[in-house]
Amino acid sequence: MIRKELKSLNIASTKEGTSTGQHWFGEGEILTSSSPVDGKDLKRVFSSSKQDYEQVLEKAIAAKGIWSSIPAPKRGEIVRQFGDRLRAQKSALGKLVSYEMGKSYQEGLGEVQEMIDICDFAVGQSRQLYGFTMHSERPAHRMYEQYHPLGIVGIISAFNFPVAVWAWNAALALVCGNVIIWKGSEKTPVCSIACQMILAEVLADNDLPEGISSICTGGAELGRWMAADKRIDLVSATGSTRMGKEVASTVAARLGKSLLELGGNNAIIVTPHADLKMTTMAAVFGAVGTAGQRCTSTRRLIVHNDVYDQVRTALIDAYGQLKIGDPLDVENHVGPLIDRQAVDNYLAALEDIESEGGRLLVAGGVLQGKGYESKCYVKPVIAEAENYYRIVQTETFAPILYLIRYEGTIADAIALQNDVAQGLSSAVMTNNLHEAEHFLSHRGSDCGIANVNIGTSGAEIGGAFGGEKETGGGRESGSDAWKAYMRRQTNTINYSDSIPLAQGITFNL
Ligand code: UN1
Repeated sequence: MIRKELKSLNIASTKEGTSTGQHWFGEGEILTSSSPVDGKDLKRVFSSSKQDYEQVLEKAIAAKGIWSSIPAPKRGEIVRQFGDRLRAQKSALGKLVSYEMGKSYQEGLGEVQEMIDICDFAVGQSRQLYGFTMHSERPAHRMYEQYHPLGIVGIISAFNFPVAVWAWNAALALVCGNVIIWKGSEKTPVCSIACQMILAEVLADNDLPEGISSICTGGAELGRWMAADKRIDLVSATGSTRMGKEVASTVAARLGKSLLELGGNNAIIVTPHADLKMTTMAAVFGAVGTAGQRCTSTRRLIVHNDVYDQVRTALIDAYGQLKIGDPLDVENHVGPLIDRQAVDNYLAALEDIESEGGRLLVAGGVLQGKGYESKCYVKPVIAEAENYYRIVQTETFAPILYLIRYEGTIADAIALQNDVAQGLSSAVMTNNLHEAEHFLSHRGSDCGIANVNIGTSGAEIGGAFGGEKETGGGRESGSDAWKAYMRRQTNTINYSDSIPLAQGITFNL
């Protein structure tokens, strides 16, 4: 189905799985990537053995001194070239993302656009790795701070954004002077291979050595090797809270650095002052876009009593118009879930909703028949539920939207919204200034992302991306997220001919 795209992305070798540059090797078990779109096998890929992993580390260690010695703006030039190649390959890579992961082609293209955007951002950042200068309390002394590369950055990413989340990390880590080692999801290995191909070509064309960008392929065990590895200076991990807790504790035990972007349980609050047409658009895209498999997907809609019935009717109506099917067909709104395991989780969640007392307003089910051979296509669900239900408190990576009623003021809605373990994204739909500002104030949303009159998903790369509580606390992508990829150093220089001590301490010999 996408043979032409694979050819254009240069994916043809038989040994793909582990790479420190343009060449591929791999001694581990073979895993097969299959598409949730049509259930067909896409490619066989070699997972990385321990020996393969060691080779990757060796090359990364050899390369890191060379890469960090290249001036930052020149490193930015390499990332600029990478962004240009992505522009040229946008449709092929977007289609591969869509086919291997199952999101719509539009969203596949959007994901590649996110990569291009972060490359542009990182190029500018490469000339702006600023530290402060400060005035010393001692005469003829100067103080400043600077940022140095960390060394090796390990990137663990998830299937749902198989290329963009790596790119956020890769582009910034590279301009900051680090070499990178990537473990993509074992559910989307071909996307990882395609990205490595593109970047490795840029590096080779610039006569840069192997080991600046590497990928390994594998599952949890490979992730554990990376988390425990003292040679990896920063482990940046995106995925479930369960995975993040394991990575965090392993990295912390060696006092290493981690950057975590974990689960969300994102809500939109709909107040009596909301534009209900905009609300429907925002909620439906947030809940069913990417088949509810974004960490920013809208899971809960917290709706004021006064507008509850109207919102419910509008949503049921909108869900009735959703077309479910092949995500490469532009007519369809909702593609498949990633695999059968995800379908089982969805079905289990539907059972839990009902057993806890929830009511399905738009019922679910797995689609059968022509076009649904992969058995991964499910119907988006709307359920009336209470915020405290165990299932509502849990992130289910599927298109299930919980409708929750509130009475009283915006403060009551915020209390419900914040009453979950996760803290990634949040939104309020209102044209009332008091409500909007309350929501954004310190008494408002406790999430890393808080929006007014837009939904919970679809953040731009320019802002820092991440969340609080069980979302892990890390910030990636824009703003000053680059600082996580560098070590900070405070420098004091004495250009006098004596040694005055700070705090006025005297010490005479
Ligand atoms: C994720 O799901 O891990 O804000 C990332 C968004 C996208 C990124 C989501 N830009 O929905």
